[in-house]
This record gives sequence, structure tokens and C-alpha cells, in this order.
Amino acid sequence: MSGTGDLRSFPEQFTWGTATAAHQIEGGNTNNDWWAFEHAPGSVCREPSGDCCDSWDRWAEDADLVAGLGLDNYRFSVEWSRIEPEDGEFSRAALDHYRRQCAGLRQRGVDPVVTLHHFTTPLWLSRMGGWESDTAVERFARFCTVVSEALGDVMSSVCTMNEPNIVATMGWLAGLFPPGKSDVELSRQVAERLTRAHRVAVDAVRGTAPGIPVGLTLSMTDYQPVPGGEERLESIRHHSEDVFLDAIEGDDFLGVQVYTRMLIGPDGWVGNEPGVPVLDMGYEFYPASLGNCLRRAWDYTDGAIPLSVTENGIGTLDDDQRIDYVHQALVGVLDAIDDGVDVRGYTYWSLLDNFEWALGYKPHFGIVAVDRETFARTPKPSAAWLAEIAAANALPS
Ligand code: GCO
Repeated sequence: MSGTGDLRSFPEQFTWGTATAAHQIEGGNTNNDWWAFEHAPGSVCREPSGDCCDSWDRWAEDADLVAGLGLDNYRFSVEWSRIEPEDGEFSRAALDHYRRQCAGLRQRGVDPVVTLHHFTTPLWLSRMGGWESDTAVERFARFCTVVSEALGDVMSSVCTMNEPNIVATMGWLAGLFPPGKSDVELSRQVAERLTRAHRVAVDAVRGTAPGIPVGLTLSMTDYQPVPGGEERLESIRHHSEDVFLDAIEGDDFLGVQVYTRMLIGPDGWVGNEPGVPVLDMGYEFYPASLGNCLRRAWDYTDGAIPLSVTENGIGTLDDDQRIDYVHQALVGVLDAIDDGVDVRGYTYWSLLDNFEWALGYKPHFGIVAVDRETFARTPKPSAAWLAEIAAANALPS
């Protein structure tokens, strides 16, 4: 697979993209559980999302940026609380908005990769118990059907749920996402319910928009044991990853999303290794995590499902560090491909500096900077760098 000389090539059909999510960039998403969580008294959030990058209005500018970089696709999410502002009440205008966005991307030669659920839940549903209730699974299926009917002819592929494992862990264990709980049993029940939500979403998309590739995106961590940590590692990984990998049989792809590694001892995470740079996210700079997790996903699923990197990136103010990170991560991807792992594409998180959930606007993941007052977008050197790699479909060695 890899070329000779100064360049190592990716497979011919390999695709390049960048990603965002509605609540992190659109602004004014006042009707979901996250907005409420951000504004709750004593909120753990650093700041509210507010106007974000104003991408609800500026989606065309964003599309121009992606097209200008020559990337193959743009992964973004549709906001459930805009499309279904009250139980069973669907907004034609919101669906039309996303239709225009998908069509506008296509006109620019960019494939729209649509995520149906990226962390946020409409307020009316969270008041009904949210993911603690089976009602959510049923309502999500209905929502997915409505979206697939409306966008079926303009979407290129569909991610059902973004990182359901993070939703369950951060919302019901760490308490850093809504509903801010800390209950092991409940988080496991929610995780199981989210696997069912994924399955009904796949059925809804396939039933309504047949032929569009559909899959799950999963957050994976390069868990590594320190002496005595093996058993604990297995248990952590089972609950946070394997229960979801067990639920993707028959899917068209698995979206792998990786940022770092975690060292696990007998009592859990032992903290960052001294000497390894720590990022604004609080975890290690560890680009090799991507290749390691791709191999793990491939081995665990017996190579039954093609993989795609639907997120990988780094929150940093140092754009050289970003380039270094992505370069090293891509070496890991190439090495994995050389060893037979079927990786179909790479998506950088994120196009824009945006709302990083409880951490607000502090971490800077974008290859494009966004002025917080004027919303002016300024591509960073890493954007041009990524564009070059994508154009060559190869990495300088
Ligand atoms: C996630 C989400 C993104 C994050 C990104 C950086 O993986 O948590 O998909 O919303 O912003 O991962 O932390």
C-alpha cells in the first residue's frame, strides 16, 4: 500500500474530511438538554455555548472553506431540537435548512456526512426521562425516519450516534454532560439503551434511504496497562467500548474516533505519564493512539466491518503541534493499513475552533480560527498542510 521514495501513499479510494457538530458551531440551540445544562445554577460548564460560530447562518462560508481545502467530505450533525422542537412536531423549515446545506456541499464537490445524534437531546425528551427511558429509543427511531425521508437523496453517508459511550459515561458516571449524574448501574443501562438506539437508527435509515452507508461512531481510547492493571483495563474497555462494538454487526462502516491513551492500574486511570506533554483537554499528547485503536477495532470485530477515522485531532494553540500530531497519527494509520487493516478515510476534528462542551471555548481544535466577536474565519497553517496531504493522498516520510 505505501509508496516508495519520499512519499507514503494512502489507498486510492481513501477519503479526506473534517468534522463539526451542530451544538458546537450553530449557536442559539436553546431547546436542548445541553443549553439547559450550561445555564443551570452551579453548572460545571466553563461558559455557555451562546452564538458558537454562528454556523446556522454561516454554513455556506463553512462549506466554502471545506471545498477550498479540496477535502472530499464534511461531517456535521443535524440538531434534533431544531428539527423536532416539540414531541412529534417537525419543522419543515429546519429540515429544508439542512437540505440546502447538504445540496450546497454537493454543489461544491463535498460529500455531506450526516450525524443524526451528536450529544444533544431535545428538552421535551429529556423531561420525559431522556436516555433513561425506552421512549427515547422509540422517539429517536421516528426522528431518524423523518430525517432520512427529508435528506435521503442529498446525504452521502450517515453516522447514527456520535460516541454513545461518551454520552453514557460523561452524563451518567462523570457527571460532566447532562443530566450530570454519577451512577454506575444507570450508566450501564443507558449504554445498553444507546446500543438499541443505534440499531433502530440503522433500520430507519436503511428503510427510508436504502443504499446510503450507515454506521456508528465510537470514541476509542488507547488503554494501556501498568503492572497489575490488566484486569481492570479489560473491565473498563468492556463497558466503554466492547458493548458498543458488539452492537454494530452488519453496519456499513465503523467510525473510529481517537484522541489519546490512558494508563490503567489496578484501581483505574493512574494519570498522565510524567514527561509526556499534557494538552488543554487534560490528557496526553499521544498520536500513536489512533493506529493502536484502529488495530484494536479491527481485531475485535474480526475484520468484518470497514473502518473510517471519523474524528481525530488535537486541542492546542500551537498549530505546529497540531501538524506534528496529525502527521504522527497518519503514520499510524498507514502502518495499520500496511498490516491489513481496512481504513477508508480520515476526518480531522475539527474544521472550526468551537464549543468544547463543559470546557467551553478553551481548547482550540480547529484548523480554522473563529473570531469570537465577529465570527470571522481564518484558516491556520494546519489547514493548508492538511489540504496538501489530501491532494497528494500521501504523507511525506
Ligand atoms: C467528541 C465529540 C466532539 C469533541 C471532540 C474533541 O469526541 O467528544 O465528537 O464533540 O469536540 O471529540 O474533544
